[in-house]
Amino acid sequence: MTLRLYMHPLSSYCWKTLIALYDTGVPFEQEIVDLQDPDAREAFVRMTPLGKFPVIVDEDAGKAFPESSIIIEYLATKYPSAAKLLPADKDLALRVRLSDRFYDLYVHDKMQRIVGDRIRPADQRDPAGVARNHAELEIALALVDRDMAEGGWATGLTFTMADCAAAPALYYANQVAPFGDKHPGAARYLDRLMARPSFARVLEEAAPYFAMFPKD
Ligand SMILES: N[C@@H](CCC(=O)N[C@@H](CS)C(=O)NCC(=O)O)C(=O)O
Repeated sequence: MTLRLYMHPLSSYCWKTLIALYDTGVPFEQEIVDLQDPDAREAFVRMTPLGKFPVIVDEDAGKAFPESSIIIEYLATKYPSAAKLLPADKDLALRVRLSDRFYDLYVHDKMQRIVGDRIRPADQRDPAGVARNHAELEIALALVDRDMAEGGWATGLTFTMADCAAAPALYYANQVAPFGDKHPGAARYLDRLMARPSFARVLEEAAPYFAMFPKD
């Protein structure tokens, strides 16, 4: 059975799915896409018109999905070892999905916009937009700090899809603007995530690419 993940080792949303795959031991193959290469980009956009990774292709089932959360939902439905990422209890599963949305929309997206501004030409930068995204990120980090102060994982004692979402969002948010002094509970949660073997492996594989990350 071949599952093929179209991805890049530096991509934060790819990290989210990689964490899910490594944490559950689901076998897959990596297909690294270099979007800077016009031919590779054209082929990728033919497969997924929005041109965003990750995309997973289940070659045996003849199915393909973009969107990190949907990919994890697919894994959880199809592979018994991945079922733990979404609790069977419907109320708990809703909490996981809510937390996943929180990390994607209010932490990850804000961080991504700040980083995106750094790679624009100087005359196309948007300082007001960056300031707004920093302010909104700050509100979200204060909530993480409050909720994670006591330890544990995003929605309790079990590592779920929400933690897969939190890991890249918090890691890169901390690169963009270190938050340990102001939000020690959030920083300790990030430490716990980084100590998780699945995320540690993702970070190790990304390390050769870190020089490509725009510092400011
Ligand atoms: N909502 C999507 C977001 C995917 C996304 O933003 N991917 C970024 C990489 S982290 C991307 O493909 N960027 C390339 C581009 O926009 O050209 C998901 O959850 O998978």
